[in-house]
Amino acid sequence: MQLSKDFLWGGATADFQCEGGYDEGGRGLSTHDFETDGSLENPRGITYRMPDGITGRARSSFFFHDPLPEGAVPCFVEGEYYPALQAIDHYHHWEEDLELLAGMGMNVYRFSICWSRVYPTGMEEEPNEAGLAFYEKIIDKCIELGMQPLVTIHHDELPVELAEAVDGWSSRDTIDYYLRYCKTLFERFGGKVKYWLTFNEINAVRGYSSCGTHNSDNQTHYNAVHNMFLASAKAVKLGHEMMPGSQFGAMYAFSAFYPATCKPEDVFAQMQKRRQAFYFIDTMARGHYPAYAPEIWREKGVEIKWEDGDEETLAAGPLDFVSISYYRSNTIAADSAAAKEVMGGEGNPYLTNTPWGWPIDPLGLRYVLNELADRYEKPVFVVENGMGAIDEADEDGYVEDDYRIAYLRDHFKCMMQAILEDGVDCFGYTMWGPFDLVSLSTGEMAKRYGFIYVDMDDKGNGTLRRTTKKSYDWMKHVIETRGACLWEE
Ligand code: BGP
Repeated sequence: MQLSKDFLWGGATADFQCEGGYDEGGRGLSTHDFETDGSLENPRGITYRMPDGITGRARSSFFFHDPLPEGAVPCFVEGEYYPALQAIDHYHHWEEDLELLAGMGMNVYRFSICWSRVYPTGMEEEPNEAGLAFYEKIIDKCIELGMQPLVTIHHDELPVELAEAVDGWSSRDTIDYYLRYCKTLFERFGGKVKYWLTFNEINAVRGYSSCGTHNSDNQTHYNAVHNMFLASAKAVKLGHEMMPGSQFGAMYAFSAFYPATCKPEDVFAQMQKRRQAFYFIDTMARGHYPAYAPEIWREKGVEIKWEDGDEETLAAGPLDFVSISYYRSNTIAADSAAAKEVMGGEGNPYLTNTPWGWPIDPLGLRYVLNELADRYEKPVFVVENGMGAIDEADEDGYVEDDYRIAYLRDHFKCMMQAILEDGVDCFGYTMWGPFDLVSLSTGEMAKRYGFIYVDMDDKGNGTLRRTTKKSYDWMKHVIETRGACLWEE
């Protein structure tokens, strides 16, 4: 069992989780900048100020999206720690970080461009040259090191001034600003970047940090997503026109979903739950909403604000490939109380969980790859997968992360079986967080994914020294042998 020479092996990151340098190079503020650090007990929040000067915090972790109160403006509150401002200082360590990735033999690197580095308020007529120059250095270095750059245009954030001016993606104006930003990127990087992702985890974004909307109710949310669908389709069309040969995907959080039992009601509930994720991929990959969409709108009390030409816009920019993050599986029962219980991660007696309660399910990856390949008949790219764990580094910064090796080994084998036995056209894999970075859902550093250890704690203390873990050499061997070594272990 061995993957082809063309298979793309790499790592994936997002700007606000690693860059820092929030006030350097003319960067404007971004919606994630106002998120505090958190923990499992105290999910991270977005801080805000009311007109009377009173400050507050709205929960904004991955699973909770509290709306900002009426009249609230995001702000920094004294005494809080904001991980995105410094993150792991990739802004100054980018060269060393890229060299370490290439040292494993990686041939692709996925990263996101921070919109407010390129357009500080999101609404300028002209881009910020220092921001473009920063990403040009990264792209050029990737190419020099033999790594294809894979660019996420919108990784769950937008410039704060744009969010405040028009309420983010709830406004159609944001489509035009996004397209101006895309056009700038295509003009500048078109000859160098082939693979683009228009949006990250579009089926999971909601609320202020990721959509720039003060509200997170269904009506606001589904219309914001409609605007993002239109923006993505327009970007794909523009990208194809400006960069012949370019390939576009968008990314979905795509866990496997199982019925809790073989009771027909549970199986039916699983199908309905599944459609809540397919809703996004169906629309973007096929270029039109699926037949069941009106039932979702009805059930959620949503009225989509259609305008003339929207259908044609969606049809003109379907995706070239489907890309996913895969971390876990979930089980679902018809009875909603039971469903909640099993969604917590305790629900599947056949699986064990990560320290953050995410069920570990390698076969689920093979299952979803088959599901996607069958449904869309388009190439698939696994652009995030990995295990958040607590690493204990010795004084040399070395970590014996056998648990991570086991997690990745099992997932790689299932991915290889999907490709080599099931015939799935999966052309790449980028492991999430190849160097440790700030967690999206909790804001912690303690939740580490990397092959490379970064000496920093939850409050930003540490030397920022980068050291390789045991999994680094292991991964290098996997890439060298194109996965063949996995079957000898
Ligand atoms: C995905 C995001 C990433 C990343 C990852 C891991 O949802 O696209 O940005 O952070 O999940 O999640 P976490 O950091 O919460 O462990």
